[in-house]
Amino acid sequence: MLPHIEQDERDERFRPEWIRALGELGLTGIPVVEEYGGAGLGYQEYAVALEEVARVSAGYAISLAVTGLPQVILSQFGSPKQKEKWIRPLAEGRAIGAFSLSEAGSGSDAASLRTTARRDGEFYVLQGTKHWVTQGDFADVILVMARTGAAGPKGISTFILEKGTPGFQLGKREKKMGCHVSHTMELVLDDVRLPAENLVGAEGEGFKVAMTALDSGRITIAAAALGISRAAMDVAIHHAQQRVQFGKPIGEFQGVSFLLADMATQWEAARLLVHCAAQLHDQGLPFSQEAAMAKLFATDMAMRVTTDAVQVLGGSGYTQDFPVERYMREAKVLQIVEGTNQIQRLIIGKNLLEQKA
Ligand code: COS
Repeated sequence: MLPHIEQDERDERFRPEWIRALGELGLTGIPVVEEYGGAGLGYQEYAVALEEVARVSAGYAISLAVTGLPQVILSQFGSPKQKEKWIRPLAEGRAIGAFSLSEAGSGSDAASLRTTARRDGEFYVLQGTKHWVTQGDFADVILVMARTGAAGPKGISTFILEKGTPGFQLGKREKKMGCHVSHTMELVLDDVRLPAENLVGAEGEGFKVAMTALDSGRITIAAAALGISRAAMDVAIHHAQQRVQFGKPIGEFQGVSFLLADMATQWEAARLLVHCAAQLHDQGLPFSQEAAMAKLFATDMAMRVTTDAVQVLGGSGYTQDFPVERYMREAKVLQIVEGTNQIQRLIIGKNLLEQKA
């Protein structure tokens, strides 16, 4: 990926064949059981792989994480037929997956979504517009949350939407600050008829499905933050060794070396949090609190580290001759996706108060 990524970012070009290639390397279904084409490993291994991909491209790390979400959901909530049909092609990288919860009026307040799914005999008819769907244009299968019942979280259900279903159209593609290879799409659902067997889990279980997926998804976003910031640190350290001012490498000035020391220390702390959450997940223990902490800390760390890396490079850091300005733009989105860092604090605070009650 490395020789192409800067140009692809400028061209906003996503290459689906790279997902297939990552699949051939066994990286698209790491936490999925071997029975369905996965690697049968855990989130610790998944986190390492995502970190490595994010060192080159946060866009592809996000793409990998997002193609993992339908696999994780169907593994836990899918019927045997749904698992059979979809997990293997996704886990092997032969199909691309996506996840669609957000709408224009429901981002952080996910339970207020307004897209409807009306039962009509052996079908559900979906109507509404979804927002911020990563790779919605390339996805072969999208897990969509829609309202089947009353207002609030209990009225939401999850559906499998396949590419090419009549009534499903792509809306606008967002013009973003960074991660341009990863397309962020609006989906228009105009009387989309889905067979009732495309319902995932029970009616009214959709919010729980989404929240469960986001819990593990937060570990993947935190892992991507480790990758971007490690790449930024590598460039900053190299620059501090090479760049001579006032007769010596700038790394010999404490103003610079202390910046590097803080970056490395924060990075190491974030890595431990990410792997702590991943380990709890892999042991089958509760991990939502730790996943929220890892996502919050690692992505805030990545924002600080990439910003400081630009500072170490000075004027050069602000140009496109070096990748650190890209890393800084990529880090920013990680503080927002999979629940803003304010939402992570809300989740952590709520858990703490529930424990003490
Ligand atoms: N796992 C399983 N169930 C969960 C859960 C989780 N992590 N979090 C909440 N739930 C359940 C609750 O237990 C509750 O069910 P019961 O009433 O049966 O107990 C139900 O879901 C509603 O929970 P809550 O009242 O906490 O919902 P809120 O509407 O207050 O929303 C937040 C909670 C803010 C945490 C949620 O809306 C959220 O995560 N928002 C961010 C969304 C997001 O990350 N978007 C990015 C998507 S990427 S496209």
